[in-house]
Amino acid sequence: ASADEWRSRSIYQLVTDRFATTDGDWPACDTEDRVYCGGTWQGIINKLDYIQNMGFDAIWISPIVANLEGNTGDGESYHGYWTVDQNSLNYHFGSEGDLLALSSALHDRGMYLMLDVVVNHMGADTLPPDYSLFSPFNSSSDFHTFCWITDYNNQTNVEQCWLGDDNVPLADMDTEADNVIEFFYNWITRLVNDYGADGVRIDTVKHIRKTFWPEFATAAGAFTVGEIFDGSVDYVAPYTEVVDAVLDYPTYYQLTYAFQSTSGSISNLVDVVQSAQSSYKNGEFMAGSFLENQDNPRFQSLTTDQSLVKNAMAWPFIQDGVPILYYGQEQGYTGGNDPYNREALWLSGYVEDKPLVKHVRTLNAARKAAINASSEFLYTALTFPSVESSTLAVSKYPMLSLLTNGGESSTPSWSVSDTGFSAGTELIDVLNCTTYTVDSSRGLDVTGYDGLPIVLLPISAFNSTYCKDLL
Ligand code: ABC
Ligand code: CA
Repeated sequence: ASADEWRSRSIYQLVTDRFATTDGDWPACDTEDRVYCGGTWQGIINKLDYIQNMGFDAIWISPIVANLEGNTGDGESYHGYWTVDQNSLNYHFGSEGDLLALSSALHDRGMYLMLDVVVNHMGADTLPPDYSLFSPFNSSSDFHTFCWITDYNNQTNVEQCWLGDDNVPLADMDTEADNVIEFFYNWITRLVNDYGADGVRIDTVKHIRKTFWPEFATAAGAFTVGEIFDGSVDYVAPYTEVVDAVLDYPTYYQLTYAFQSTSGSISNLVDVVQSAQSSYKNGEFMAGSFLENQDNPRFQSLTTDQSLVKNAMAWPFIQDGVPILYYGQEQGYTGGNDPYNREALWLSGYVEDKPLVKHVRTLNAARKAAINASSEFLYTALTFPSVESSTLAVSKYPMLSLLTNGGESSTPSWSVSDTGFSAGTELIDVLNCTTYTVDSSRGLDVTGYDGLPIVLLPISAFNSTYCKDLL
């Protein structure tokens, strides 16, 4: 599917090994052990209702190709990022038939499949690597000469030296060599076609020269979203010229800082969003917006104030880009840094009658309702009609969201002088079904409670019966 076809989508990111098992059993899984726990592609098929019931219409799964076997000083390759054979699948996750079945099961439901792909490196468990274990690149000449990445301010060092550590050196592909370049351009075409992928999440994009990517993205023939793990808009923005979209790391950091405590800075969040809107190629429309992922501590390891959590979780669904929710956030998982943020989802029992599961379901429904109600929603950049030290109004017609980092014990209030709605419009807060009326000068004053966020839509787009059904 094209970038434009992804614009209206909502993505559920899962770690295949940790999401669901083939037989539906719930094996023990201690994240600290860093070993395979038993999740599979068939397991995902079994649990598509769970994902779809929350309103997601796309999933992003772990890398699918064959990985380093055995237990290293950094554990097993259960996450899928330590490729050894580009042309075989990771049998821990199932057979080729299972992956194809997952792809069709998604498409039967009108859902998209996003594959995670790694070009930058292959995974070894000795230094120097035993290159004969790699396929098809089995010679040191296919890789950059060994050096560790030591200086993130030196782009040549970032691109041509190696990630990883002594336990698992990540042998850095020589992405300047013709045979390597040609292989990967053909490989991505084949991978997308073979498995009916609708999009690809590209790993370690900042570790390969920018000029490698445009032809790779074209060869993929589907939506490409790149991982550029960096908090600076100036650093990330140029990559929006070489792939369709980026994971919005700059906003991720300011979103986290703004809501992880009651003293976080709302204005820094506003600043980063406005700067991304003006420097990313498509503004923020295509950027993948997230609050958690497999590389960073879960939000609830930073704060368990449920009002701060609900405000921060609302962000990806009310902003310009494509929302991405990392599995387990809806179950209130609290794991810290890798490996603790990769808990097995079955340990939650997949309970759907839980506050954050409902929160996600409502936020997805609100976003869809806004898309259906107005063709403007997906193409008009958000604005901030009110910014105060602990409150924020986000306008994206026909959605008006009121956020606060006041926390559970606060009574927030917002005064929006121009809502963008005409006088007398009846609005509904989709999160608790309270209604409000826009005043005669198109403004709105709202007093909330318990530090909770408010997400308003015209009642014509989200009626109160529907609202109550979702609660
Ligand atoms: C394993 C162990 C860990 C252990 C680590 C050394 O080895 O599990 O416990 O600490 C995979 C696995 C990991 C594994 C690694 C390495 O491989 O999932 O469990 O860690 O073996 C992608 C994927 C990620 C994946 C890989 C490797 C790449 O999302 O899951 O990891 O294929 C860098 C890369 C980024 C990469 C990330 C893990 O490392 O750029 O692509 N993610 C700075 C740098 C970033 C750097 C980041 C983290 O640190 O600039 O480039 O990411 O190391 C902000 C700044 C940022 C800064 C952050 C920390 O602060 O603006 O620039 O990021 O303010
Ligand atoms: Ca590299």
